[in-house]
Amino acid sequence: DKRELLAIGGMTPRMMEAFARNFVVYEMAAIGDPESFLREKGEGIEAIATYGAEKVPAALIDALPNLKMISCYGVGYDGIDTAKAVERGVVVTHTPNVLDDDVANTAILLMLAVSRQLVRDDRWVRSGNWKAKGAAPLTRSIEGKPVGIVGLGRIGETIAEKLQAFSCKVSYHSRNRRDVPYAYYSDLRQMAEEVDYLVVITPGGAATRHLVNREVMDALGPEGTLINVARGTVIDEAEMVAALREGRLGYAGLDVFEAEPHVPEELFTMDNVVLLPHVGSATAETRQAMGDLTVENIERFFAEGKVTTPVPEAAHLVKKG
Ligand code: NAP
Ligand code: 8YV
Repeated sequence: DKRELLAIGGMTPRMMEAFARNFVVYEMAAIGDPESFLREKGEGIEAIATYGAEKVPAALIDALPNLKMISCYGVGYDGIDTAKAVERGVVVTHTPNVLDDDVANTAILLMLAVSRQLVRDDRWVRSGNWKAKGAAPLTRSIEGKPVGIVGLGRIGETIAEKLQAFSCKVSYHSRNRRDVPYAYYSDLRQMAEEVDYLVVITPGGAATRHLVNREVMDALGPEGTLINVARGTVIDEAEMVAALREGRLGYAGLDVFEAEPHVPEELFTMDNVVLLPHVGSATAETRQAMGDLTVENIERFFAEGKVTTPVPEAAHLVKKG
């Protein structure tokens, strides 16, 4: 008899085929009445596969009495009530490392797109402005500029390494100082004052909520650029829109928002921002690697009692290797 798995959010066909080899798969999106579904089928479900941006709240974990593991298709797992899962002995896994390069590339893509006005200048050509008005206005270079990275973890460090190709002067802020050749700031506001670009790449969740507040954005200033490839919650979004509107903050490149897919409409009218629909890791190559790791964690858990990449809070519940 096959075990039962609940899939929440968009999975690739390759992942769904892999799940179907070993599991009866229920897709949350196809369930009309989740409450009666959980009453009828909840007892049989032993695994959840979830898209990182989806929620796995305590109430859902409580409705699945035989749940053994949650495999997150993404490195950020702020959507999962991990404390509840761990309290229940439910193992949680995620997909670190395999997406570092593409997410770092997205951060640099946004730095370049904002500074070189990629979107405005593309429109300049398409609208006929080039013929009608001549050369587009000059833009700004990122070459050699001071960049502050907020969260020098796996992805943050990859961004720092790639920025060496642009001769950028990298500094960082996190709770702990690391043995790296970049200047450390325990005070985020002070770092923001001294850099031209602030690149945000911490986890989401309560501990980082509105870490980038009005004071930090004012310190970054009218010539400063704020890049966010972390989670929308890390920046006080209403304050950011106000700071951009009032010219207290110069520019922004944003892949993530507080209430996705809702984006404050005022941003749509601003020429000093570039907006992406949470696509930091969304290349075919990286999503395949993430999907394979999501599947591998589930398969190994049930076949060997081991997983490849548990989240730190759940590492004590399972063998890793
Ligand atoms: P990681 O290796 O765990 O690094 C996280 C970094 O953030 C660490 O340097 C950590 O250092 C720092 N940090 C944590 N809490 C902090 C706090 N309260 N204040 C300041 N710094 C803090 O994680 P990662 O693999 O690089 O991924 C980072 C995040 O990127 C993910 O959790 C996810 O939310 C986001 N992400 C977004 C996309 C996208 O599509 N846009 C794709 C992938 C990941 P300390 O512990 O020393 O503070
Ligand atoms: C995914 C991400 O798009 O890994 C993450 O934390 O934000 C992205 O890689 C997201 O998790 C949905 O799976």
